[in-house]
Amino acid sequence: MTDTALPPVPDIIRSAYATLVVTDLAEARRFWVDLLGFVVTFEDSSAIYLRGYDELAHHNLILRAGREAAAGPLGFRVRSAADLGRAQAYFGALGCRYERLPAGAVRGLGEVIRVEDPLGFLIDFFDRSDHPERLQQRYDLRRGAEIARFDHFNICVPDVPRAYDYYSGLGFGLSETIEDGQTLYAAWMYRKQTVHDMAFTGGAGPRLHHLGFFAHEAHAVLRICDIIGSLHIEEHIERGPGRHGVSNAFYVYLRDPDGHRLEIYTSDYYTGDPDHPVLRWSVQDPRRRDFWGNAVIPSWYTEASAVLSLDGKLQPVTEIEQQAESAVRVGADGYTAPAGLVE
Ligand code: 4SX
Ligand code: FE2
Repeated sequence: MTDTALPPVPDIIRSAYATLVVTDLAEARRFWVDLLGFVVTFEDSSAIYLRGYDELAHHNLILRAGREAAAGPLGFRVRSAADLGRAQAYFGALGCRYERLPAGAVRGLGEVIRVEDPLGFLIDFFDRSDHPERLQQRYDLRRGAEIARFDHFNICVPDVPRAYDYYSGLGFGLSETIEDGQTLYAAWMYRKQTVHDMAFTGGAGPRLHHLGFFAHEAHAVLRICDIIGSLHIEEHIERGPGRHGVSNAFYVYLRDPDGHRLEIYTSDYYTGDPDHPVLRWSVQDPRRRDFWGNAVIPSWYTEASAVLSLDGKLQPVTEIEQQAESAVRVGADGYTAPAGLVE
């Protein structure tokens, strides 16, 4: 079937939540709730549903206890119930496996279309959520990184142009890229009016690279770093804090007790104009990933979370099929030595 013959795509509003399988729920709770300050919407002995202080939907993150660490479904909010039908028809036409889950099957949400997408990721589409207590102005409750809401997914894919084509087909706009004459190394794509809902890191995939959570101020990023230092658990800080080139956001990347990566992310920019221009970074520009030219640690390029298939097994991973950005010799990247210094 050619693309033009595909049924209409669902109207996706935003990236909304993720599911992480964690091997020790109590330990995960200490990290996500006690340390980072996520709000608990609901918890029982098998799962914890978390949100930021600004989130008005049921959850931004589900932590589910399991034997092997992995990423489960990534959730996109769609506009209406009709878009659930569109999602079903669209992914059916693509030949993808999917399930239609009744309201409440994912706690706090209406019906969900759960798809194993062409890139191998589990994606949940939902159009309705319960609304827990509004905590935006409960400043007295704010702790840790003062997470406001979910911001974006970043996924590892072996073929970045293929992922770009697939998400373009789903109606995502392109905000920024890292590229050279031959290769698209990374791309940032959006539905909501910010830099991204989804980004691609070239690498073995499908794997989840990180979950980006929005905080209101750079202060939140610095504060969680200071708290982590005070507690002498600095091994949880992987990269940063710093200023991104791509997105202009202020950031830090943390690793949870199972190695799942998250980013605290703040102050990117508006992308909602229909003629929004793309910002294309040269892979040779040392400021692209850190505007101050600081090193990107190798683990950031190579490590990521395995993802689950529709039957709950770990998805097999395909090695990278293109030139790896981490193999590009860019002096001030910090990860790779200047060409002249490499043996
Ligand atoms: O490392 S990059 O500056 O390219 C970057 C990474 C920009 C925005 C992000 O959200 C990110 O994870
Ligand atoms: Fe990010």
